[in-house]
Amino acid sequence: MSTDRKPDIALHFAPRTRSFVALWLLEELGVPYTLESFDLRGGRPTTPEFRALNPLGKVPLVVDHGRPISETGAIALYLGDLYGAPEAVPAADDPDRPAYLRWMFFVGNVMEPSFCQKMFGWEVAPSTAGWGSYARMFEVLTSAVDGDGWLLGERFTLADVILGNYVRFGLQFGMLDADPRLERYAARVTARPSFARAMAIEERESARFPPAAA
Ligand SMILES: N[C@@H](CCC(=O)N[C@@H](CS)C(=O)NCC(=O)O)C(=O)O
Repeated sequence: MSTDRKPDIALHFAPRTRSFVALWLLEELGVPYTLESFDLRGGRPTTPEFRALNPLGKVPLVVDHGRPISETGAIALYLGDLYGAPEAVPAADDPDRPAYLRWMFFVGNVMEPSFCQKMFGWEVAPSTAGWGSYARMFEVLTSAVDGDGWLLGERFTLADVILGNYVRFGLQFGMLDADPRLERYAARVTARPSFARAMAIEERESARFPPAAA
């Protein structure tokens, strides 16, 4: 679904946050962008200027041609549709599009609340919780990434960047139980050159705005 539109993108970014996934996505897309990097502790997300762009006051935030877009999944769909390679972004009439959309939404709607359930010990009936349960999410996720391929089989898509980042992050910080299928998938997805480029930027910005001393 990519168009001839030229990107005019700014990524509002803070190191050691969920903004990393938008950075990785931009590096994977290979589009030009400017990085508006800041230390979250400076309070910028609470300013009226920032809230005018994202009323929730969170990063990542992308501004393209003066138009703000926030929420990781929405950013990925927006940038992919406009600037992604057709192979990496199934078009609206592509038979792979429904699965692509499902995985894009699975991250925010199912994985993220499941991680919180595990971390905070929430007791919720699986039939009531929109994400089912951590156990059900884990079963679905591990079967989807079993094997040597990607979420859509042989075809690498931007859904692998978004979901792959949550797998890598979840394993690193214990939100996901260790599992060889997840570890192999995380290794495959983080072997992309775009991940190394994004991580180099993340590390540079983290050094500019170091974490508070313990
Ligand atoms: N639902 C948002 C979550 C983003 C989010 O939680 N960002 C955190 C950093 S990891 C943030 O900006 N926190 C700043 C604050 O709330 O003041 C997304 O998926 O993009």
